[in-house]
Amino acid sequence: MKNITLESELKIGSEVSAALDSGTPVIALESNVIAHGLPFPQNLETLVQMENAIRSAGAVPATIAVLDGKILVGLEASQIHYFATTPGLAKVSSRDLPIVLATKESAVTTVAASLVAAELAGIKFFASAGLGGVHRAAGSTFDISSDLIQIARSNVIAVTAGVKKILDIGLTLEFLETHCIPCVTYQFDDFPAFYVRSSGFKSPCRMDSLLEISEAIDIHRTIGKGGFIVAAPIDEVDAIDEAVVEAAIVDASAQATRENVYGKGLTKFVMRSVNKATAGKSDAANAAVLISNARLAAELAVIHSARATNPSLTSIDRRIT
Ligand code: PSU
Ligand code: MN
Repeated sequence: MKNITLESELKIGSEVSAALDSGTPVIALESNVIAHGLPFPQNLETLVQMENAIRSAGAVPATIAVLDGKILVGLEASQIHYFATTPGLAKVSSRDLPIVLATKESAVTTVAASLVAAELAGIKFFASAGLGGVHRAAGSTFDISSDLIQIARSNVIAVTAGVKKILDIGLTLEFLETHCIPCVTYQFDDFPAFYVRSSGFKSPCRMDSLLEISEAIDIHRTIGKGGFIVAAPIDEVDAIDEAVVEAAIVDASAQATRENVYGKGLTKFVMRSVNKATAGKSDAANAAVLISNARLAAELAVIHSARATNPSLTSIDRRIT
């Protein structure tokens, strides 16, 4: 029997490891959205742009995946290429991780599994397009993404464009409140809905300054537990028409029910079908929010780490905003 340690299961890439040692902010990224959320080559191009946006803002990207039974934190270019081009890679969420590690498989990680890996590696910030949430029809299917449970457990800040519009956003917001997960929107009154700027639901709390968000994060770390959601809407130019996308989602969800698609495969099925119905607009929007969230997460992480060494930054910011 091999000796199982954290070091035997988790491999941190050299750039990420150096950044963590030197205190350079690191942003964790998931791989499921790359392997299953977008087609090749758009997926590869998007991940490269996300990593570039993070570097330009002064942080280091750490894309997470599972290769031959090891969790990788910080993929190299050849590994990114492998995960973006290999068909049929398993989608793993938190509960699947011990199984794919034991069976030595390669797999891509959801938000939930990536949060687990990020926390184990000591990474404080994570970015993606949208968290999983409470699915429409969850009242009868009980389909609630484990992304929500995991964000409640992991001490990681998740920067996203809210949750996918294919979900029941009202119920998702209730779930976040029930599970005591702080949730703020950045410079926007409503909770965003991924492809479109507003979900039609008010944000639990709007904050306009990254310094102030950074302070709230530290206070949460001091008096609370678990994750923290920062939601920012898609840029106006990238947003798609609400009525068009909503009609496509209703059709896709009905088709999924007819074809008995449920569980792990449902998110991908609905997203692929919405993309077809919107003639590629939803994938373009997905790519755009992935990049803008990666950038925002890096900006927040850089400010957060600057505050740690220079507490007077707070008062400067308060004068500006
Ligand atoms: N958001 C996207 N595209 C995606 C997903 C979310 O814009 O592909 C993926 C993420 O990997 C997320 C997962 O963690 O869907 C949630 O799946 P489920 O609802 O099955 O938990
Ligand atoms: Mn599910």
